[in-house]
Amino acid sequence: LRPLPPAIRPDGQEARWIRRALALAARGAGTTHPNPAVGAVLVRDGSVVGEGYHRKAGGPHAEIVALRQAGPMAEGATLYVTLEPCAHWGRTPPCADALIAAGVRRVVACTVDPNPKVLGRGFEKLRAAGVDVRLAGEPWGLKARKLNAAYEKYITTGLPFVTLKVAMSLDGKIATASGESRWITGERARAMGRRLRARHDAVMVGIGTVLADDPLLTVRDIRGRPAPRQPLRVVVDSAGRLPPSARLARSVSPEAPVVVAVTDRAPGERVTALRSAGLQVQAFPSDGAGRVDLRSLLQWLASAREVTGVLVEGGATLHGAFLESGLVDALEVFVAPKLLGGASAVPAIGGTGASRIGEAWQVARWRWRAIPNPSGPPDLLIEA
Ligand code: AOF
Ligand code: ZN
Repeated sequence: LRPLPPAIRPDGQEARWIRRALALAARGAGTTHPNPAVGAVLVRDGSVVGEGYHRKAGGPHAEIVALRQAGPMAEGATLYVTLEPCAHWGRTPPCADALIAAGVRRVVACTVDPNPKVLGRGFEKLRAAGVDVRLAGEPWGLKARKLNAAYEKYITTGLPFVTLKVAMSLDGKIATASGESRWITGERARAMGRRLRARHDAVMVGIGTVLADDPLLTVRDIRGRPAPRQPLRVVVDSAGRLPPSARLARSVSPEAPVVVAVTDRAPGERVTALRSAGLQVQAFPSDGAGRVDLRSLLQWLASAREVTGVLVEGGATLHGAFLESGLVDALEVFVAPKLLGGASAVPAIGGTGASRIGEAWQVARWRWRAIPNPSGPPDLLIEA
């Protein structure tokens, strides 16, 4: 690893500009995939001369937006940026070169870019050109990394960041024995669940959930504004059982695509029927139990579709398979103040589960908050 620039201890004014860069970066969260969300602020003689954020892959990087806004005022300025400026040609030219050419004198960055094509080379290039390069230090580094957890997993491992989303009763059930699940949590919690979708590149469900609930899995209006972009919808459907009459299948469009993940043993006539309904059917090796091998599916989503983050929305079987294959990175669990009971009610996580307590999936850290529900006590959101 290349040596990292020394960290500064930002004073109150500098901390404000770093916070501003982070707030700008957050505006791009959810629309930049497979790129990271990045914000940048250019400051000269104590005032902001340019700022911006990365909106979309293929579009200008945050630094370039800020440089364009600043024009000649960038000369001698300090750049506050949430990620190391890039040093390589991707879809766009290197930011480090543009910053040097504009005469930027000092760069304060929150984090190193974990992309193996960058990984300190941006800092190195800037320093070699005489720019004073610094890290912002903590807590800014952690805040910036948190914003791009999915990008970091994707760019360093070639697998998307996997979040399991569960909406369950207090006793851990996601449906009654008869299969009813509407609704366990309140309206506010469900709206938060839909916003979670908007922040992911892909949402995934198992075929059991499609057959039971006939979900659409699209992002609808968020706070009155139309959704900017639809996540890729993925159905894990080993044997190709998805009915072409399902709402998911009928709602396929170029803006709202659906991928059906089958095993290479799925019956040919089912695959053909799904393809003629406009769905993309992709075959994967099967695991020991004849189901889609989830690691292969994730690798394909990352490499073929540039998916950096997947929200897995059920059901119990798919959640169980993810947990057992060790592919879960995070949990978003909505808990309703209700008991469903019943040995045959559907549990949040199916599969075989741990046979010993020592084999439990141990949560390292969690956060919880109350989601108000006008008709009773609040739901809880537990994030781990
Ligand atoms: C930056 N500023 O705002 C972003 C960066 O294909 P390209 O040219 O868009 O490059 C994508 C790579 O650039 C991405 O993988 C990451 O390493 C970096 N993203 N870098 O200096 C930005 N979004
Ligand atoms: Zn760049």
